[in-house]
Amino acid sequence: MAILEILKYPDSRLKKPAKEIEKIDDGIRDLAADLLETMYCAPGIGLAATQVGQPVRVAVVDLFSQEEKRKPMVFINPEILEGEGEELLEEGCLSVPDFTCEVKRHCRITVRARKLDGSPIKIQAEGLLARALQHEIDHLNGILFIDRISPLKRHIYRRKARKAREVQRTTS
Ligand code: GNR
Ligand code: NI
Repeated sequence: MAILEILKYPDSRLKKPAKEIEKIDDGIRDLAADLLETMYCAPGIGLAATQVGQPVRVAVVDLFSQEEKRKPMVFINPEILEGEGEELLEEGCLSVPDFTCEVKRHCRITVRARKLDGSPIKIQAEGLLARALQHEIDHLNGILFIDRISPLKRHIYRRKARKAREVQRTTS
């Protein structure tokens, strides 16, 4: 197991759609374990392989970060089959540091995926789980939450991130 480096905006690898997983081998099982460890360490409630520079369709989610209450979930090739309703909720992303914004997404979704043992699952999700799954599936498609906010808010973030990089460059 290892804690992996999380790519940050504007890394171009975050924009690349990830490949479907055909065979769940040791490499995928190791990656899933590393994603969970990296997510708990960050800490975050979800993490997609895209964020650690592995362009394959696996994401992990756990809404409970407390060690005793953890409920790790691994999703291989997750797809949204159906989405219902819309709600605005504040989001953040480990790949978009120091910025949060309200994002409009479905309130309830049906997701199909495979578990790490290869068995198919279909789940109905709502609330924070629905939110996290939509966010992670977006990562697998090369989409960040800042792609789903108003152009003005995105502009504000981009300018702020550019300035932060400038400061880093001149102080390091
Ligand atoms: O830790 C995270 N919190 C979060 C809060 C609201 C909506 C989405 C998220 S996912 C984020 C971790 C992350 O960046 N996953 O890709
Ligand atoms: Ni994210």
